[in-house]
Amino acid sequence: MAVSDHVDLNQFMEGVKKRNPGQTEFVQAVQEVAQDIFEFIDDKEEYHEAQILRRIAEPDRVVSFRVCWEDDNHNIRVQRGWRVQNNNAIGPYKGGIRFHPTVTESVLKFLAFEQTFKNSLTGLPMGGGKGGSNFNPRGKSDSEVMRFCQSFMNELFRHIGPDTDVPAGDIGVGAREIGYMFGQYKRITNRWEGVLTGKALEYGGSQMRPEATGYGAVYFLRNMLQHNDEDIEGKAALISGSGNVAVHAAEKFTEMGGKVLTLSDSDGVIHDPDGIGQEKIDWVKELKFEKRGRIKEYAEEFSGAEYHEGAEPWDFEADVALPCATQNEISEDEARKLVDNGVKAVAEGANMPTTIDGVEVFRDAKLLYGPGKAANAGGVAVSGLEMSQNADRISWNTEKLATMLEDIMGDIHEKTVEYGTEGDYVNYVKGANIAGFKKVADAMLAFGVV
Ligand code: NDP
Ligand code: 2IT
Repeated sequence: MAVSDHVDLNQFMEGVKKRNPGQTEFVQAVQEVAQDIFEFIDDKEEYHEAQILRRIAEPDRVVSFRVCWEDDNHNIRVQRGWRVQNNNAIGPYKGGIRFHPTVTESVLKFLAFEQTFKNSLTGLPMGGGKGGSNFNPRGKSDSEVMRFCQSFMNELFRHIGPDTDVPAGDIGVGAREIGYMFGQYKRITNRWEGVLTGKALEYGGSQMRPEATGYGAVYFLRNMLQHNDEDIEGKAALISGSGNVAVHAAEKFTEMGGKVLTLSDSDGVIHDPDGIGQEKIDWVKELKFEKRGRIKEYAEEFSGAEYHEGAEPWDFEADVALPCATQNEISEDEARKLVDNGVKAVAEGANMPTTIDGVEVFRDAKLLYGPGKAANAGGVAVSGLEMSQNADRISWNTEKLATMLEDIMGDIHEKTVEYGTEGDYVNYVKGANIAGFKKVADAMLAFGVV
């Protein structure tokens, strides 16, 4: 059917830019999705008429609030907190909380928008949301982090609930912060309920949740390789970051017979030509999660490894790359470096780690490229399973959850292949965008104009 009376992609993006001034990350995330969706809905009048994409790209609501707390020197500190509830067509809002000085409304809106498509891809009933604060946990004492988390929850509790919005962790928010926030929610509301995921096992957490994002990204990578008659065995990987996602990606990649060459943080990268095997990964886990140290200490501990201050992993030769740190860590130049250095597959543990120009480089080079909304969906998928366990007041064992995670990542891979195959190339970006969009869009059509 002719759609000439509808806005085209350029007009649509002009509108998005105009309505979201200065929100570059959000505009970037919408742009990445819009080009594929416009192609998909070209002959589907009902999606145009109902303005579905425009509605998904307008968050249901953005709550912003003041967070006051007292540091150890009795100074009063003021931070800004947000919860972006993007879309709850297919389930309660669901998505992590990020504490990092780079957090802005634009960053959280991009993450909540991406989360809507990602959560749809998991096949579980979860809408998309994201929250956070510009609070910097680096260098803060446990008591300071606790006071901040409590103050943050003093406002957030009004906006969340097990059937409304279920936050979890993200950058700067791990088991410690979830514990403090859950404790405060329970104290304020006098309710024990599955309002947060990523909880510790003692109070309703799920087996496999800490591992799920990193393991899931490696399953997705393996699935892409196998679709091309290749495997992880014997391959070398560049991994960025050294947090939750990075270390668990390293662990699963190693277990599958690969060799991890790098890990990083925002100060620099370590390169270990001997490979970062399981014992070294265990050492990094303790360094990062207990001692809260920096990755440069790795090179002081393990001879043979080198630390490069201010550098990133993309300068080294390898077969595959798993960006697991943050958004826009791979620019066009860095994408080119990866291709020149022999990388054949990229699976994104982080959210939107590659710029739009970088994605173009991967596509042109016909790389196997698994975008974050598909490749890192394992984390939120196991969060969804944590919600199910909490609702039923049961706990499943590790084996069951490991199988469910692997199966979900397999299903996501299949869906992305179904919608992304272009001749002999699988455009996983397109596959993920369309498959993620379709379920949310069809639910929204069913609701009419709301
Ligand atoms: P962590 O806080 O555990 O680790 C983050 C890592 O990334 C740290 O090594 C950190 O280094 C590095 N990093 C953060 N910001 C920057 C920056 N601006 N520049 C360079 N390095 C940076 O977070 P996660 O491992 O949980 O999250 C990593 C990525 O994975 C994020 O993009 C997140 O959105 C995504 N993700 C996380 C999921 C989860 O379940 N946790 C699920 C799906 C996606 P430093 O200490 O120097 O800041
Ligand atoms: O980006 C993500 O998918 C997450 N940070 C995890 C969200 C969740 O609700 O588990």
